[in-house]
Amino acid sequence: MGRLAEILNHLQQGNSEMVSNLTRKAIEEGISPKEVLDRALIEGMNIVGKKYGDHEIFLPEVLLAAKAMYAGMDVLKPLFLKEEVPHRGRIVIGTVQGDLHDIGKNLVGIMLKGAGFEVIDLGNDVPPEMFIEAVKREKAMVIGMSALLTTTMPVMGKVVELLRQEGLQDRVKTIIGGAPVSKEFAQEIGADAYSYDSANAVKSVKELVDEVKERYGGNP
Ligand code: B1M
Repeated sequence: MGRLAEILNHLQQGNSEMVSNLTRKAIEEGISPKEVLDRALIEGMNIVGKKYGDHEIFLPEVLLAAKAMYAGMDVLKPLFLKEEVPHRGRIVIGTVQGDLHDIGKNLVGIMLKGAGFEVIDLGNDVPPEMFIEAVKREKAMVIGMSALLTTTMPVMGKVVELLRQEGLQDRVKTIIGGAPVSKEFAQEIGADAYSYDSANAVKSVKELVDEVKERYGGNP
């Protein structure tokens, strides 16, 4: 069995120690961090999600798989952050209120940091007001929101609405993501961007930051 397939299997079984050790081995063997992330860790969680949706496995197993995913991410994280890049701008990120899913949001945070952004991570279950307070306090240029539940998606709309009420919508751009979220939904609620995955999120955030800088020259 190939190394990536081994990681994929142990992740599904929720075996954190094995995932951690095998991820380390994969890197030592010259497999790129991105490949381990995409083809073993993310792919593993996709399979777990499908099995959970099909009632083949249950919540405790999903939780263990999530822990194993984090064990692998802990090994990869420093490798994504290694590059020394100039400070590109400050971004506030969080998973919206009512939602505890934070794996995807954390991945987006790691990638943004690796690309040279300063990331203020508000964690999960973040109320709309907290996003607004944070961008004002931190003078951030972008709010990045994640939601994994259809029931919590509307919170993203509330954040966009609050930004508008505060007259900040031109100075602070919004980007949303997460499995149930779509480009259409972003347009519907008036968010500035939607990203399917963390790599695209970095690309979109760069564009949004450039837009704000062009208008206001640096932090608002
Ligand atoms: Co939950 N869960 N879960 N869960 N869980 C889902 C989301 C679900 C689809 C599973 C299913 O039914 N098939 C389902 C939602 C159904 C729906 O609303 N349509 C579900 C449910 C129902 C629940 C509970 C309600 C279960 C219960 O209690 N009965 C409960 C809710 C708790 C709550 O939040 N209040 C719950 C709990 C949990 C765990 C705690 C066990 C665990 C979370 C652990 C954690 O995050 N620390 C968990 C997990 C792991 C999942 C699945 C299996 C995997 C999610 C994940 O981490 N994927 C998930 C199934 C699925 O998504 N198919 C499921 C890996 C991650 C890398 O992908 O987060 O999509 P993702 O992020 C991607 C992109 O979406 C994007 O980039 C990332 C990297 O490429 N992205 C962004 C994400 N955020 C972005 C932000 C951006 C840009 C891109 O810009 C800012």
